[in-house]
Amino acid sequence: MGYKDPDLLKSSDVLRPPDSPERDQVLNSVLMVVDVNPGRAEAMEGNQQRVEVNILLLGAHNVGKSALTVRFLTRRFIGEYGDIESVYSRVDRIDGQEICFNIWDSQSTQAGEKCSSLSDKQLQWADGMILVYSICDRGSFNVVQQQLQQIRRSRKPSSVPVLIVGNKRDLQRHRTVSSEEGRLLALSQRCGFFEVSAAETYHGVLLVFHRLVDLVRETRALRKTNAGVRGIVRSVSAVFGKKRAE
Ligand SMILES: Nc1nc2c(ncn2[C@@H]2O[C@H](COP(=O)(O)OP(=O)(O)O)[C@@H](O)[C@H]2O)c(=O)[nH]1
Ligand SMILES: [Mg+2]
Repeated sequence: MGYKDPDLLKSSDVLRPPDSPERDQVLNSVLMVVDVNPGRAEAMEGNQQRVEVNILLLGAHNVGKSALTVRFLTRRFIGEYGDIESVYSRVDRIDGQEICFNIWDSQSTQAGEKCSSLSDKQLQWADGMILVYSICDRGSFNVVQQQLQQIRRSRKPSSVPVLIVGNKRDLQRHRTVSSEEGRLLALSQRCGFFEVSAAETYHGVLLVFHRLVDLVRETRALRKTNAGVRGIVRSVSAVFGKKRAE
C-alpha cells in the first residue's frame, strides 16, 4: 500500500505513443500517492475549506477499477494497468468548493478466489464506495453482491453511500448482465447505479465520482443534523428529568 508503481504510468498509452513526455507530465502532475491514514484531519465542510473525500473502488479482477480511476484522474484511457494497489489523491473545485479526492484503487479478487474479503481498514477508511462489475462478466456481478453483503454487515446505508457501476458498456455484443439487473440490485440495496465505459468516455466516469461526492456531503450534513437533534433531546430530557427529581 501507499506506493506508486512507475510501470503503471508508463505502460502503453492508446492515445499517445509510449514514453510520450507530454503524457508523463500529465500523469505526474495529477497523481499523488497518499498514505491510508486512519487519523486524518476531519473534513471542514461548513467554512468553505478543503473537503476530503475517501473513495474506495471495489470489485472483481479485470472489471476496470484501475481504468476508471486513471480515467477520472487523468482523463486518459491507458489500456493496461497492471495489478497494483494504491491510494491516489487529487484536488478539484466543485461548485466553488475545493474537494480533495483520495481514491483507493483496491487490488482485485484473484482468479479462482470466490470473493475478496474487505479489510476493516478499507471499510472504516471509506466515506463512499464504488462497486464495479463488467457487464460482460456475470461472475463479477456476483462478486459485487457478495461485497455488498459484507459492507452492509458493518456500515449502514446511512453511514456510507455506495454506487454500483457496470463498466465496459462499449462491449454490448458480449453483455451478460442486463442494465435492469444492475438497476434492481442497486434499488434493493439503496445504492446509486451507473453503466459506463472507461474506454470510451471521460464524461460518464466524471459523473460517477461527482455523484458520489454529492452523496458523501449529503451523508455528512445529515449526520451533523442528527447529532444536533440528539444533543437537543439530551438537554431537554436532562432539564425535565431534573425537574421531576426535585
Ligand atoms: N472494452 C473495454 N475494456 C476496458 C474498459 N475498462 C477497462 N478495460 C480493460 O479491461 C482490462 C482490465 O482493466 P483494469 O482497470 O486493469 O481492471 P481491474 O483489475 O479491475 O483494475 C484492461 O485490459 C482494460 O484495458 C472498458 O470500459 N471497455
Ligand atoms: Mg487494478
